[in-house]
Parts: sequence; structure tokens; C-alpha cells
Amino acid sequence: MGCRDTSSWRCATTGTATTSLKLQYPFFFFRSTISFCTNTTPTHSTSFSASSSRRWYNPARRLRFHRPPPEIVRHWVEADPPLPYHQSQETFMVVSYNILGDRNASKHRDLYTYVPSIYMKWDRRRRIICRELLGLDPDIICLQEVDKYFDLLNVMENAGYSGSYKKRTGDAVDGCAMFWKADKFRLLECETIEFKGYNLRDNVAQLSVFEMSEAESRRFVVGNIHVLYNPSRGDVKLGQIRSFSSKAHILSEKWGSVPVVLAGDYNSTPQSAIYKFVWSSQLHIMSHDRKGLSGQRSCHPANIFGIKREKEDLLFSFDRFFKSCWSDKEVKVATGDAGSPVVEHPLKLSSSYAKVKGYARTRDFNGEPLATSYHSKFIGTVDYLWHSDGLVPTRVLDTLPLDVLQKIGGLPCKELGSDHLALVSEFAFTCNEETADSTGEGALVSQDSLL
Ligand code: KL2
Repeated sequence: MGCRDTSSWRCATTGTATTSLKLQYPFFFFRSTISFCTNTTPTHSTSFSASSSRRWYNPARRLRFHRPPPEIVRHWVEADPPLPYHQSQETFMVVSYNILGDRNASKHRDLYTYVPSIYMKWDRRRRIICRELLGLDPDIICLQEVDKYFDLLNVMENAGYSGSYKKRTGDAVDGCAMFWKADKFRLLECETIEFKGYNLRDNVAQLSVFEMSEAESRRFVVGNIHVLYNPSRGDVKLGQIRSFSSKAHILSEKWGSVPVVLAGDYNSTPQSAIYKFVWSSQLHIMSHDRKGLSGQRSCHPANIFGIKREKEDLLFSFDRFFKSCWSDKEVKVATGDAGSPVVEHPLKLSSSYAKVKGYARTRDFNGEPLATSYHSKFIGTVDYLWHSDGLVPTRVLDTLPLDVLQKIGGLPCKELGSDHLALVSEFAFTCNEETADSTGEGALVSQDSLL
């Protein structure tokens, strides 16, 4: 485990990305790698100690003004304004992004048949991913499939972030990484989960407790998880999410029942029983086909785009006809108790995107994005930003419509560095109604004082 707390210099990325309805990319200056970024109206000057001493090789050629084509510009959607005394002034923006590990990109090349090789190269993808992240100017970033952590840490530290990393156990080379603005938050505690310790495979998760530097009463837990991929092991997925929620709840209670954000790639779709489990906090597993719990199997691009598939996975067709039963061992993995057919978790969670209405072209009937991931064998939603009571999403960065993705043909592409889209939500703290003042201004109540 490696929580590092550093206070490095900040680049001037403040402003544009968070104030506009559209995602406005700032200007970028490239060298061989992104070493710093700035926007048109820097808010403060900084001493670029390491980099400023080096000369540009050819400044005119190196200077790039980056603007994505209009169809892949993502739009901010604002929450219907809640009553002002229900939310606080302090907000923070969280990103959840599966960045497609370099090893996975080469190991599963069959998933990227329509992607030109240059768009698969890590150096290029890293530049695009960092440019997108820094352009968003988020407060907290939760990444999955990170196998070149120090490449990212280098860029993120230069932009004023601190970071932590947890690699998966076993043979895997990737893991979860979290970055946060070092000057805006104090890291009070961080914890990692190795699911292997619970007989729940080699996946991992991170949990951090933050305090806002300028409002010490504002504390919250952020979790970051990459749930097991295997589409037929819904029992393991349930077990991982159950343990993750339980650990997050314990940390939340420890720091004064503080609110929780659980970001990550859950490898389960919004139509699935696992999704239902996350938002309703419980699931009777016996009424569900064990191998279909995650919903991943009905998301082949050919099915979604209405194109006839030449051949279907034989195993999948077989599974569809024969419902898979539950052994005692699988029940125990899912619920934690071989004698209990009900799996439960302790948090009451809502999904940010489902709470903030988007455009019909980008959302399903739940309000979830139609797709957060797209490659040759899958198009659909598996990434989420869940939050507990105590927080409200004030806006989210809408995803892309299916027809736009279909036109692109597959991710990554020229403009997008991963086979997933970054999910982005801004949160405000909700205020206790009795303690809100009569002017309608949110009262700044310490969570501790409410105990
Ligand atoms: O679905 V993912 O991609 O969240 O985007 O999580 C896993 C998959 C990731 C880490 O295990 O690697 C990808 N077929 C397709 N994708 C796979 C496979 C596979 N057999 N195995 C791993 N991944």
C-alpha cells in the first residue's frame, strides 16, 4: 500500500473546465510528454523549477490548440436546483475512470479490432488521458486498470495532486489509483482491500477519508473499486461489493457518520441484479440465475446496434437455456453465510448519473448512461459514482450517445484514451433541515456535532 502525501507546485488549471456547461479543454503545451498545462488566463504564476530551465525544441510546432470534434464534446448537465438550504456551498468533483491498462490493451487485442495500432500505444493514451483529466480539473480522481502508476503520478504531482496506489494481487500488473488535490484536502486515513483475503479473487479496492482543508467539518469517505470481470461469477462480484460497502460503512462511522462516495468499475450493468443489489442494499440470490447476475452477456455491440451476429458464444447460448443453480460454496461467497440466501450491504446508495437527468440520447430508463465502455465485444455501462445520504450530485458530465460511439467504431480512438469513458460528478453536502438558517443559506454544521 502506498499513500503518499506530497505538496508539490500547482499548475494553473483552475477555472474554465468547471464553470462552463460544455467540457472546455484548456490549451496545452506538449513536449515529449505532458509536463505541465495551463489555460489562457493563468490565475497565478508558479516556479517551474525542473522544467522551466529546459528550452523548447521548436515552440511554434510544439504549441497545440486542442479542440475535440463537436460530436465528442461532452456536456455538463446540472441537477434540478434543490432548495438552497438543502445543500452547502462546499462542493467537490469526483472522477471515476477505467483507463485500460497497457498490459490488458495488448493481451486482449481481439477486443480492439477496429482500433488503429497508434491509438492503442500507451504513450499516446497516457497523454490523452492526462490531458482530459487535467482539463476537467477534478478534486478527486479514482482510476482503475492502472499498470503504469508512476507515469501518471509524475504528471499528477506536477499538477498539484497527491496519489495512492493499490495493485491487484496474483499475477495481475494493474490496480486502482486515487489522486486528490493536495491543497484542498487532508487525507485522514486510507485503507486498501485485498479481496483475496476473503476468498474473493485477486481484485482490490481503496478507501480514503478526506477532510476539506478550508472546512474541517467537511469530511467524507471515497472508495475506488475494480470488481472482478468474469461475467459468470456474479457470486464473487456480490461478495466483493458487499465487503467494500461494509468497510466503507465502518470508516464512515469511525469518522462521525460522514458521507460516502463509491466510485469504480463494477463490471455489472444497470439492468442487472447486481445493480439492484447496490441501490436497494439487498438481494434474494435464489431468484436469480447465478451466471447472469452481472448483465454483461447481453451487451454485444451487434445486439445493441441491431446487427445480426454470425456466431454466438456457444457457452453463452447453453447457459441461457439452463439456469445455473447455487452451491453452498457460491452462496457463502455471495452472502457471507452459506445458510443465508439474502445478500446485504449496510450503505444506502444512489447513483449520481441516475439522480441527475441527462439527454434521452445518452441515458437508459434508470437514468444511467447507455454506455461507459465500448469495444468489439461489449458496449454498455459498468462504471458508477455511487453516493450515500449526506451528499447530492449537483451536476454530471454527460456521456456520449450510442450513435456517436457507433460512428467512432470502438474505443480507444483518436480523441479518447481508454475503452471506458470517464464519469464525472460534482457533489455538495446536504444540510440538516433543522440546522439550516432562516435565510436559506446552508448552515455549516459539523458532522461531529450532530452525533
Ligand atoms: O470489463 V473491464 O475489461 O472492467 O473493462 O475488467 C477486465 C476486462 C480487465 C481486468 O481483468 O481486463 C479485461 N475478455 C474481455 N476482457 C477481459 C477478459 C476477457 N476474457 N479478461 C480480462 N478482461
